[in-house]
Amino acid sequence: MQVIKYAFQQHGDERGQLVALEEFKDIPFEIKRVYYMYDTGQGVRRGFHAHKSLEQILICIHGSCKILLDNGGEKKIVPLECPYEGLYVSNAMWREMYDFSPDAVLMVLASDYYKEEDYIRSYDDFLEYVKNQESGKAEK
Ligand code: T46
Repeated sequence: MQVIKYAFQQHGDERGQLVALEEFKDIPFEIKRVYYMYDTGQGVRRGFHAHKSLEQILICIHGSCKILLDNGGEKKIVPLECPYEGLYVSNAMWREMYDFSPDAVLMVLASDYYKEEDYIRSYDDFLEYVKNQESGKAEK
């Protein structure tokens, strides 16, 4: 599994740092939604789902956390600890977010609006979904 991590350009000067993100330039999709999570309790693990179509970029803009990515065949753990780094999370990718520092703010840029029907919330359904996608590809 290839992990795609972006190092965004930092515009730093004596006043500090600034990162600007533009769709199709710094972010590979149209940004239709931004959300962020903070005040995550110690030991909390979030996520536990995949998306059928949604693509996202996860940026821990303050503090740190870890992301588990699982494509149904392989798992990778990606630490996020820099406000200028973004992790691309494709569709059909199981994700779990954990090990949040008390000050962590995890911001997410999403390619679509919130749609409950895009979520795959059961791991067994996710494995089935990946299997069907792969057999669909093989038939083409
Ligand atoms: C994902 C990971 C990284 C909304 O009303 N609108 C929204 O855009 C979102 C994202 C959530 N919600 C509501 C739905 C739930 O009642 O906020 C509540 C918490 O959402 P959820 O339990 O889905 O949060 P996470 O942290 O498990 O997952 C979220 C995203 O939902 C998901 O797409 O990839 O962050």
